[in-house]
Amino acid sequence: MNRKLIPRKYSRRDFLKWGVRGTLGIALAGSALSTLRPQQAVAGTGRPFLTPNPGPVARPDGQTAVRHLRFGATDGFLSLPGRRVNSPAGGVYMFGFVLGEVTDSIGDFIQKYKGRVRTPAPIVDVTENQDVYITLTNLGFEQRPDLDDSHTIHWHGFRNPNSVFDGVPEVSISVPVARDFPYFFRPRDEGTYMYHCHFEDTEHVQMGMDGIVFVRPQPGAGITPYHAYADFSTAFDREYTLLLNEVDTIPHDNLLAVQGFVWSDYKPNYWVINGRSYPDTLYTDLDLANEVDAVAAELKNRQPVSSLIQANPGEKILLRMASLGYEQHAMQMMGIRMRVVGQDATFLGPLAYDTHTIYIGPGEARDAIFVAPPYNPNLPGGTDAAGDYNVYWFKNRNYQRLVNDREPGLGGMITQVRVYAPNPDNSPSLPTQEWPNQTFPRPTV
Ligand SMILES: [Cu+2]
Repeated sequence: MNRKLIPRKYSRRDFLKWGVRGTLGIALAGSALSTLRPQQAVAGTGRPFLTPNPGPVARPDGQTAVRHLRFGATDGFLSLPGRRVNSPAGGVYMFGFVLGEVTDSIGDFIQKYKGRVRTPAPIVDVTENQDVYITLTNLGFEQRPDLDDSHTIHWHGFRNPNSVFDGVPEVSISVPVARDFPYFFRPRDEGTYMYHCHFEDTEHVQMGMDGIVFVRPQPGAGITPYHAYADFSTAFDREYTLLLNEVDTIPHDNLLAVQGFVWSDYKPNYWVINGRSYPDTLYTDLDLANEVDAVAAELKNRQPVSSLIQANPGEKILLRMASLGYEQHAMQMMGIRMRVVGQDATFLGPLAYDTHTIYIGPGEARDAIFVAPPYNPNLPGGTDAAGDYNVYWFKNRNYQRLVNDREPGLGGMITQVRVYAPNPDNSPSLPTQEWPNQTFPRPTV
């Protein structure tokens, strides 16, 4: 046992307890899955990820509610400018994760989602001390049925006392095609983290098997789910997860064409936020639901997580940023100062700093909060279905990453912050956010 891996505030007794619960969990999750009601009805609701986190629910033993989630691993195609799925060039071949129903049989799950991957992987929104079970089903690859790659879920950056559930195949279990494995996980320290497949990870991570997971602090003593950390200085009104990545389309094309790739030749030609590159970063949930154009129709079932940041004047906006690309990025907020309160799921406390530029390396996370400025009709802006707004740009500082391969014009890792004019009676025009990255106006279901 490596003592350094165990957070100091837990005793060896706790450690043993979790191990026992975890082992029981394998047996329990296997037998109980069929009798549980689905808590995560997502397909068809327009929600591209997990339903709102119910937060901790008190149980007689003082612990919090158990949550069951179902993930599938499979392949599919990404839609990027210059690489539309319904174009001669075709979409970019991807691996990744999809969200299913806990009650689905393996066969039903394969039938529904094999070959229909989502990018990024589902956002996992959990609260400190919740018991979380994620059953991973390997749905197989539709385009490469000859590949019998296994998959795992690795909790990147978490102190995990049990390697069996940490998804590193060399020291635990990986999930073969058409099999299930229930991961058990009890988040202990709040903050923004990542998860990714750890099987042939250089390839599988670049191919899209990565997502953001964040842990809300245990509510109490004035701390609510609207605090990034158990500290009042981290209060927010709206939150956006922004997963940064780059894509080198050559290994993706090679995989589809049953060819190899030398990873030292990695040279990205697309830069994405939540799997989207500009101008796709500006599409709202409503645009996708209404399939306002051919691009929205492609994004709807491929890259459903919005990268657009909306705010009412005066609101505190939390950006949960993480990078699972292989390059370092410097992200600039033009005209709004951000306060970085968390780094790699650690509350910075007195070391929190104000900045216009956030530096973030591969496998790193940052929590930044900014206060939306007042609406000013004289500043640059526009109008969309949610009303009149001012525009502030959030972009990669490196202009070479503001392109889409060889397409003309602006592209890549850039999105907008839109600050909306209040209603005539001065009330805020955007309603309360019900889940992270939700944009307005909300689609009618
Ligand atoms: Cu994998």
